[in-house]
Amino acid sequence: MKPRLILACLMPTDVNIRAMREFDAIIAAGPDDMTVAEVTEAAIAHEADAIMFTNTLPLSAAAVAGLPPTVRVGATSSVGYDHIDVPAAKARGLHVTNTPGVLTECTADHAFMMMLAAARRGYEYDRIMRKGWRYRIGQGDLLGVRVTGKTLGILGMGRIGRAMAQRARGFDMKIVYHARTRLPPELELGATYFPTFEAMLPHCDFLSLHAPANPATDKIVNAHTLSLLPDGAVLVNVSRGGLVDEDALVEALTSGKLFAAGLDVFRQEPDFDLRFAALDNVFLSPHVGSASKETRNAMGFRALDNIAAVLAGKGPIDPLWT
Ligand code: 8YV
Repeated sequence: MKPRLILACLMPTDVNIRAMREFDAIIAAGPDDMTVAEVTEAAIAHEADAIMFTNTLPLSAAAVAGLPPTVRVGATSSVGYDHIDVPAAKARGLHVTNTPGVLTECTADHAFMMMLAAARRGYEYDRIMRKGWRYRIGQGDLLGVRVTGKTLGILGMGRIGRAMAQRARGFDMKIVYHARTRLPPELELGATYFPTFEAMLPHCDFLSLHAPANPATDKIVNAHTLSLLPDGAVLVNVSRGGLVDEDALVEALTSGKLFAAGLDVFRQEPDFDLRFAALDNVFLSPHVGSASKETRNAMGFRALDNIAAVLAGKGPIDPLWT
């Protein structure tokens, strides 16, 4: 008999096909990912062994408590796991896994695109063209800021932060970073470490956020820290909206303190703060940092690998805790 799975999020077809081949699976039918109530109900009715989901499912303590005892593993198809109450899952004896590694490159690609597009006014240029561009643009009009050779500050120097640095080195950028701990030289690769976020900020022409959302990073970008950036800096966020005080960010973008921002993530998703949509100097995307065909398949397959490993008694490949 195949193990029983609830696949609670809308995944690429190849992932669904594999889930159906290897599991007795109930798969989200859309139009949205399943809610906690739907997952709980399906897991009870199906006597599920495993659930697979992404960051659209808040696996709170109550949600963990509502799962039937048959469920032994919960696999999130994401690297971030701020949507999961880890102590509650741990106490319940649930194995929880994520998908680190497989989305590093595409997420860094996306961050780099956001940085270039924000600095070089990607949104405004695209809009001019779609409106039919039939007028002169003077040599002094619609100027962006140069990226090549500038200083990029990175908050969080894990896999994705380091992949961002690798791309930036190709643009002759100087890399400065802040993380909880300093990297060894073979990973630092010449980047300059700052033991505090505040001390790094005055050096950052560009600031890119690659840290997880947790109490220590909540609103780490706020009126005070934004004020420490050089005038005309550019902010990029493909990590989590929780890192940013959005009122302070709107103010910095409106006042000209920041030249621009590239934002993929928001405190509320999908109902993000529409003040950002009204600003020409923001390049926006709907939380799609990992959204390439290859990467979304790899994430889904990795989540299924984790579930299969746990159910086969081998232990998780990517446990959230050991
Ligand atoms: C999303 C991400 O999970 O991996 C993460 O932590 O934020 C992304 O990969 C994915 O886009 C689904 O929303």
